[in-house]
Amino acid sequence: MTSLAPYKADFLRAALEGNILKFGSFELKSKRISPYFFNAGDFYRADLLEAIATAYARAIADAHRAGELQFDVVFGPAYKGIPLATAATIRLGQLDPDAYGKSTCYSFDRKEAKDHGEGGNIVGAPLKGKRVLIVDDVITAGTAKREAIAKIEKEGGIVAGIVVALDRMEKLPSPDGDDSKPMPSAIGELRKEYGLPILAILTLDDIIEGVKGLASEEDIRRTEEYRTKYKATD
Ligand code: OMP
Repeated sequence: MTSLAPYKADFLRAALEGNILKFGSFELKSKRISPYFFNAGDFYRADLLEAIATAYARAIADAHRAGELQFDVVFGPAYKGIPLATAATIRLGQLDPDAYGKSTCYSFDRKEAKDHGEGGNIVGAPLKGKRVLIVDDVITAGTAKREAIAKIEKEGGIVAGIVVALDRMEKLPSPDGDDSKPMPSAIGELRKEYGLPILAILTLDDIIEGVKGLASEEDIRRTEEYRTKYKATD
């Protein structure tokens, strides 16, 4: 396929085969109209779930081994992050039982606090005093990641890093709404503000390179145009 790491190329192939990565015309949370969309909610079939869990686990384990990431709890922000974080936790334990089997836990938040039974905002491992790795689907503007960081810190957790399936590499929206102005990326700003390691299994550059021969020339051309239009300054 390309010079992508084999596990990344496998993941991209699974995303295309499962129709998780689609080409067409899609309105984003930011209101930008994108010629491509990546819907991690569509990794619902057993083989696809295994493919995404494997890719997260490989990306996390590589950064861990390189000494770039230390964590105790894998946290999936509700809702789409929940199956991703739980599946990645299982896969980490399978990949390296000594490193992750007995020590790595998962956790996720409730959208609305529960006021009976065990109560609270968090399901799974308690976060207090723990190093917490956020596992989420896509990063565009970083808003959902900021919300997850605030929730974890409110519970007394220490955010250790963020891993996403896709970094769309887009510039942040300009405060005056003029999208033609140069702006930094969401990932760059989050790194600067929080000093966190932020990993992405795939970037938009990886997609454009990796889908050559697998997507139509027209879809690739429109995606390249979109990349040029919304390219961040960093
Ligand atoms: P933030 O970058 O944290 O604002 O989050 C971007 C969110 O947009 C993701 O969590 C998704 O809910 C959604 N999204 C996708 O799922 N796939 C895409 O390809 C693009 C978006 C998006 O709307 O930007």
